[in-house]
Amino acid sequence: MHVPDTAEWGWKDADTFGPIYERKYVNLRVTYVSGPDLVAEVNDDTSWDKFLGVPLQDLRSIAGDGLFTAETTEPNWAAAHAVLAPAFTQSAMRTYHGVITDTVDRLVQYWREQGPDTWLNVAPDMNNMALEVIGRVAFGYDFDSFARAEPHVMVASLLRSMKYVNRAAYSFPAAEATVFRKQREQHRRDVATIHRFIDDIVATRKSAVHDSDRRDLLDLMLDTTDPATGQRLSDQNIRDQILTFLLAGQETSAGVLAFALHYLSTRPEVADRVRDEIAEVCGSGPIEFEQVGKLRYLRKVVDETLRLWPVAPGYFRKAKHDTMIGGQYPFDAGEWVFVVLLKLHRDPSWGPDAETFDPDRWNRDRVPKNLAAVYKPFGTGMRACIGRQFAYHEIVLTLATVLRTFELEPEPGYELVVEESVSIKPGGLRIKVR
Ligand code: MNH
Repeated sequence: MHVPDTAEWGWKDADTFGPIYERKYVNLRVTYVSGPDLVAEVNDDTSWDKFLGVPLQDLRSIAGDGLFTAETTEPNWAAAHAVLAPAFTQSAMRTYHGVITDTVDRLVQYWREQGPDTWLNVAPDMNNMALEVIGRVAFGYDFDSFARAEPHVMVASLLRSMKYVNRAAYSFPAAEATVFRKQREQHRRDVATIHRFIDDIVATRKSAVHDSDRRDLLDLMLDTTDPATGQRLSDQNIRDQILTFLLAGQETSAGVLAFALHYLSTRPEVADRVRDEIAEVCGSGPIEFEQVGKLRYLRKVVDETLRLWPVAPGYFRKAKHDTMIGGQYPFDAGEWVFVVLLKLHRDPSWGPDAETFDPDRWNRDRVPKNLAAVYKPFGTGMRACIGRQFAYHEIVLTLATVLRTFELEPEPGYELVVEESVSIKPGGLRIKVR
């Protein structure tokens, strides 16, 4: 397995330098924390808070103060969190079950049409899958990705601007103003395109007769007031939340699906156990909402995938006031750290075979006693992922449908390559299905 040197996210160096170390870059100093005890301290919301590190700060050019890129102290964070939290509970997933089922049926149909001899590019197809789901769930929009040769204009702009941010965030203002000037101007145009597209959707929805059958996130945001203030989210903030779901909820779910398909295609015995479980729980009819939570072994496959490849490979925390961790490492108010999930998730608490993919390590009698300290794929505390239940439902339902429909054939000789965009995903992964 190969991880690009520029994108270790603090993991490999932690083997050399230990559970906390500092690294100086040209224009940046980063403290990497990966030991469970130290991580537990920086996860504590009383003394530490989310920090908008690189590239989160820069994603604000796209998603403003949407949930993912807002400071906890910005009023729009609490307002949007209050309005949106009910839409992301486990029971709310019932509302989205049909959309996800529909979308995975389109994926299945698309793969059928490609035929059993075609090498399928897993990561882009999973991106389309997750994009379709979030487009329909968030604002009732059908990008029709599986039928397109070229991405939708808005999606093309979004992908290009994410790429821009991911590079420019590590660059210098002087370079952006000269060498990268054209790119910077393209980024401005892309952001304008993206904003105009979503603003139009919001405006159209506001002027339309209310369709009481549909309850997507846009309806919810237009209808709900923040109980603390009695106010609604502004149109601009609603647009930023929609973009937030596209940014935070698409690449991540897609990455997990792709990594999981890598493991399921190369471990037929795991795939067959999943198929047995699906047959037992769901029979041969459509997979019902209630059945998704009963696919316990498949859920272990997903958790094990997220353990080895937390698609958000870390997160940032900053000290709220002068404080100390590990009884010896002082931090001034505002100083920040990066939590290295790729290392934390391979902590010795997971046993000597922590590098091995083994869904059975999630059996009740084998799971580490300090599980909550050594497994943080969705971040921590009040700023943890709002889409966690959504992601599990989407991922389990998608994998179950794919596995009960197809046999998966891995590409001979493929070795896992980890690529980075804003999140991580398996590069060049191809499978055949029959
Ligand atoms: Mn998600 C925050 C991981 C799927 C929407 N998400 C986070 C954070 C992590 C994370 C880690 C915390 C980041 C930080 O501390 O800076 N998210 C994931 C993973 C998956 C995922 C591993 C899939 C698996 N996330 C989703 C989906 C959605 C979503 C799906 C939306 C539909 N995530 C969010 C939002 C936030 C977030 C919104 C910001 C929440 C907040 O700060 O209030």
